[in-house]
Amino acid sequence: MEQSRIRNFCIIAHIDHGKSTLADRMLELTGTIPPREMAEQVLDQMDLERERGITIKATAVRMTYRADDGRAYELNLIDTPGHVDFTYEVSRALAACEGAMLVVDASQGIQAQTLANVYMALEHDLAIVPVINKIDLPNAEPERVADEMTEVIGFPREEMIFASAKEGVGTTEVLEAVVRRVPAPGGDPDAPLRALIFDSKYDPYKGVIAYVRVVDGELRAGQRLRLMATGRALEPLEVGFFRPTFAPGERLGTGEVGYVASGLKTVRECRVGDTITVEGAKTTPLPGYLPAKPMVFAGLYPANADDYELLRDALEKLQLNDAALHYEPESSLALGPGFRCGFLGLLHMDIVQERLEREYGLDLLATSPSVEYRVLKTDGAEMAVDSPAELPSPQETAEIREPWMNVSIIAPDRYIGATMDLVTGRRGEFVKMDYLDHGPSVREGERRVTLEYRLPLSEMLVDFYDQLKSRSQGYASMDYSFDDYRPARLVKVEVLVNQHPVDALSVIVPAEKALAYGRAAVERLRRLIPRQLFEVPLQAAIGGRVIARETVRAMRKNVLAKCYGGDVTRKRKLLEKQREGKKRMKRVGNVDIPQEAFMALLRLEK
Ligand SMILES: Nc1nc2c(ncn2[C@@H]2O[C@H](COP(=O)(O)OP(=O)(O)OP(=O)(O)O)[C@@H](O)[C@H]2O)c(=O)[nH]1
Ligand SMILES: [Mg+2]
Repeated sequence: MEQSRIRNFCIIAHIDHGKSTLADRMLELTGTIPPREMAEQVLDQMDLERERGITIKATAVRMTYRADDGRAYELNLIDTPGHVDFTYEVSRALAACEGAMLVVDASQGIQAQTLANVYMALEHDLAIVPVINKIDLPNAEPERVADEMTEVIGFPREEMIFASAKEGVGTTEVLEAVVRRVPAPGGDPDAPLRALIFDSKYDPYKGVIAYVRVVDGELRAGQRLRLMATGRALEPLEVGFFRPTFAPGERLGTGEVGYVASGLKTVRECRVGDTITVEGAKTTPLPGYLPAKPMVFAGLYPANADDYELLRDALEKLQLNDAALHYEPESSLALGPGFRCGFLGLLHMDIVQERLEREYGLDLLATSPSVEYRVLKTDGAEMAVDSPAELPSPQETAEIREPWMNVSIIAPDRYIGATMDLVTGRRGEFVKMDYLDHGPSVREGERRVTLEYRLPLSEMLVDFYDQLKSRSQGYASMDYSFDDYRPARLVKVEVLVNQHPVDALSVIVPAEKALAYGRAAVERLRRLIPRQLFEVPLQAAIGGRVIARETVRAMRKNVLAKCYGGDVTRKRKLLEKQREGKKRMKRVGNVDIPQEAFMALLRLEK
């Protein structure tokens, strides 16, 4: 396609405002996906996305659209996720586009990620097409939301498109706006090839598949190519575009979005953010991306120690498709060899664990999530600590600093009190408050405010978001970003089972919460550890000093007791079930701890 008739754009919005549904309508109207293959949110291809009804991965697709001016245009669309934990997906998509379609739910108005995403798009200098969606809902207030968009973000009224992705209202307007308002890609077709890798995936047959945006020159199968950062040479097996499945093609021209099947089997050499060029070309690499900074850390261990190699392989491959995932080997006395992983947030952690389990058939244990602390030692050294096991002893520690976040919450003003209570209960501090809407039409208690706070990240790791949602009856939305490190009074609480410290259960908590944490931990563990043939003491301790204690009393466990005289197949079934259960057990000293004990401790309320 002629460069002047290519449009590259992504869809951005707060979670659930209808991005993927709007993409469905565009795919239908342009005939990209035949009706018999159509499904709701068809771009959410992962099972996990379909089950949870959320987008996790950005997905690219090419459409051909015949516009009102009678010409055909090539539209490359990237649908992005809305949840704050997947912002890295959004930022990489933005760098591959000239425009962004900003979708806002007409019944909810501007939410926290709406603003976060708009600022990101503006930083990338993208043309923005504002779309007010879900106008079919009975409680939709398109006029009020339009005012809000003008006041808060500054969009002129006449640029806004009113749509219902569900009922297919406004789809043509949206496509026309893309053609007219999003600029065609720049870039020099005669220059040597430069293509930005914005995503990737591993395919057992074709090797590493790089998702690219061609910035200059052209890309063809059979060319001798080179990856600029790693210096690795490659000869692509296949070049093509997204339909949204892989559609092989002849070439990718300047400004186009598509993929290159590299044939590389080792995944480390092909990294997101790298530039592909032709062998021997004299050219400079594209800017690429800042690496994602993980905020939440946890250990991932195979429930079955024999699966360690499998887990390492799976992490390496998953990282190709999830550039925000970090990992390094770690070993735990209680859990054996595993990996310390860094995630962007709790949902990201949950999704990674679930993807590893599903896509690679693994059975995993995850330790309690932790943030990264900065520890100043008495000998003057400074170290980063993201695992309780690495924390130096209190005698060696001069100061511990923990990460604080800027948190912005948008909610109707009747929930200001409830939000304030929650934040102050988590050591947070108030920064400022602004009203979003000023119109006289707004009812008492319904005016929406943005509340800004600073909060230790560790306090947000335990059900902060759930609490916020329930205290605001679902109305509040939240966005956060890193602010700074601040000194804190923190201690490490260890949990001992039968005198053996279970390193995987250690946590770093504020000193004043240590006692409550320790008590709750042993109390809950007592209920979760099955009785053994002997008495098992459970203790919580700080630096060797016991602060709480419980005991699991001895009992003989006989699963067959219930089916005395029953038939033999039933007995066998029960025994098998017990064996199955054992697989998810971890042996500490001479005590089996079920996986649920670890999981339940993660949910411990502070
Ligand atoms: N009534 C109504 N519902 C809509 C409309 N558009 C989307 N929805 C519904 O809103 C929900 C979320 O839609 P999605 O398209 O998955 O939203 P999304 O923005 O892609 O969500 P994430 O990718 O997870 O951030 C679904 O239940 C849709 O059916 C609309 O125009 N009207
Ligand atoms: Mg979506």
